[in-house]
Amino acid sequence: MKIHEFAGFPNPARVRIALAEKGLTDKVEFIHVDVPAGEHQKEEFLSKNPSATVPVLELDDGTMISECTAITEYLDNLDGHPTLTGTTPKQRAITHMMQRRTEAGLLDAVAAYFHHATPGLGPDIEKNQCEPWGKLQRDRAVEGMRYLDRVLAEQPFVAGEDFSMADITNFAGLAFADFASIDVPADCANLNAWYKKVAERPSIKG
Ligand SMILES: N[C@@H](CCC(=O)N[C@@H](CS)C(=O)NCC(=O)O)C(=O)O
Repeated sequence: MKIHEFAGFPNPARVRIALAEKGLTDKVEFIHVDVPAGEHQKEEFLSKNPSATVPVLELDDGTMISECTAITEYLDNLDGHPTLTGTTPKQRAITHMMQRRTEAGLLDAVAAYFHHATPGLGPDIEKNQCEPWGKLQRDRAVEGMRYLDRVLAEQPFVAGEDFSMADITNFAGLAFADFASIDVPADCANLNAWYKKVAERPSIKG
């Protein structure tokens, strides 16, 4: 398997955490895509992922899988013992729902703020910025943090009792928020405590 990515970016980080959780990091060859230089917008990369985003998982038979959730589901099911995406129908549905709430309400909102209301990846990449919309996304991200703080008042992890793909998305969202200088409100004690706890996992700490 190969992962086309830019190491250190938030979405590639999600897949790296999933790989580490599953003990699969050594089974993957990482291929550097120079996103700040626009390599992801060139024909060669677009033939792998028309959405022009990293990461992309390339299987040995040449199949290309993009979207962190799809890649994580694939990796999680390879060994027949999913640990990140739920096992029962109910767990799978709740994990999917909470992952998507976290992705839309936090990670994607932070990304939209970064790409639209800050210099982002630079003028060659950020050609269609809309600053007022980007600034609204910053407020949305903070609302997302407040929602997740309420969730984590009731349960130890984003989708319930166990660490899951939804926690990976939440960690990437908060790390990206920190990078983009969006502070977690100080009164979000549950979310702040969750972040400290999850940052200690070997898959994240390294
Ligand atoms: N929903 C996608 C998001 C992927 C994404 O936005 N990746 C960023 C890097 S963190 C990217 O490739 N950005 C390129 C750009 O903004 O032009 C996923 O889950 O993989």
